[in-house]
Amino acid sequence: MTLEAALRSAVGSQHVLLDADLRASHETDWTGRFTGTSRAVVRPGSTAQVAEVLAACHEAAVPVVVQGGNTGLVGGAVPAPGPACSAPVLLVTTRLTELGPVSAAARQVTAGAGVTLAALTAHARSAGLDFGVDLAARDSATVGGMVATNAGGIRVIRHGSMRDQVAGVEAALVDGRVLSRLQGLAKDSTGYDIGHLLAGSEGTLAVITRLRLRLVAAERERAVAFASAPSTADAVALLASLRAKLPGLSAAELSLPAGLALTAAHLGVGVPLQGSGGAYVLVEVAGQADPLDDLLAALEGCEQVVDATVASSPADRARLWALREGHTEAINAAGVPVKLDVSVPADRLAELADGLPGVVSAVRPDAEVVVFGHLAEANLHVNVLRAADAAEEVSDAVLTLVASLGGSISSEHGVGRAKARWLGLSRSPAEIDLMRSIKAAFDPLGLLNPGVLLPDGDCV
Ligand code: 2HG
Ligand code: ZN
Repeated sequence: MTLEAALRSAVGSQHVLLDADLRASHETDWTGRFTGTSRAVVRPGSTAQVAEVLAACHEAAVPVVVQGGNTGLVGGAVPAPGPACSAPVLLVTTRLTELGPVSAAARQVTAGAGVTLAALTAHARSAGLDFGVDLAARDSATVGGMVATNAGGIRVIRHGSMRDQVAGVEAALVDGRVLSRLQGLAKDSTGYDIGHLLAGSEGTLAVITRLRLRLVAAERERAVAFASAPSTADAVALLASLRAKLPGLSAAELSLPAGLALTAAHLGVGVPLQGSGGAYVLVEVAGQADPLDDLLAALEGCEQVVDATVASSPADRARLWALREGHTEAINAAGVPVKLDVSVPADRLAELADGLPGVVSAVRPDAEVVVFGHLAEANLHVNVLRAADAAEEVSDAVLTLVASLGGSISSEHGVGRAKARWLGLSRSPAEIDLMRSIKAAFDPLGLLNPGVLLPDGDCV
């Protein structure tokens, strides 16, 4: 039997896409920067089908690239362009949409890897609870992809990253065996935690098929403010005082004037507090009682605040959030960006933000640098426009600066193909050796997402 026939028998012919037109939307990433060709796009509808697809590819020694909602930003879920890796099977998890009943006692739910963040959140809310992670791509991003990249988003200060939400994992191994640990035991001290190892493994170790996810208490009231400060250093100092005064702080997001202006123009709205500062902070506080007065009092006592506006209705809150969340689309509308998602120790954030324009213009004088991010985690999204043909040099300059400040080359998007060659800036040789040994134990033939996360000469 040919591989194509085995795939059809595993998932049904309508879910094996061989036609180039049908494959196309899966073969290019959201930014348009990463693109490659697959031999087939395969859409399994159950764990058993995922296992069968993997077993067939393993038997044929054909690589497999794993994709969720295709909202990734580091080229980790589309085929590599290089000839040596040009014909993987592209396994898409979006049909794994089963959502189990919410356990109120455990505050957990079991979700298929292809469930979108928005669907999971709605399900949790309908049971009077909430999900702890939120991010702008919520309508398409799948929980499987979010765990695979250890996605963070806008509420990490409150509930942690995606790894922190994982209470159990079911995954198919490269040879078709299935690991299942979905009981969601609150205490379990029986050795290596394979589920947490898969969080952040970017599809290189196994294919996540279902997740047991933690839920959090729903916080019914929210208040949002938008404040300007003279500089990024002042924004960091502002965060420190807000953390001290507001136990319900649920988000602190940073915008800089260039990104704010670009996003406002893209959305066709005005820039709030225009010209009043060198840095802008969106602050959100959540709680069971209305936290607006606490937020106002906290801001009034902060010497770093130049000006501030407070959202008094859900529509106003949404408008302020749209200005922050709209950055990604506004940037993409202006061109294909080189995207670098990085974090540094909080006390070095201002040095990073202030140093970025200089290191980029040294390699690409006409590039435009748009920086914004998650102030609460000292996580900056560095987007460089008019530099797509100098991605290597720009990445090298930015990531070298980040490493010199003790930071991470990937804060929440993953390493993917985009940053694999710089992994050594964030991980020691001993760690990378160990990561390669772990990879070999799960995937001895190197078939799962080759060239993603760990540098691989042929497939980057
Ligand atoms: C966000 O924080 C996302 O909005 C996307 O992580 C960041 O587009 C980006 O660089
Ligand atoms: Zn982000």
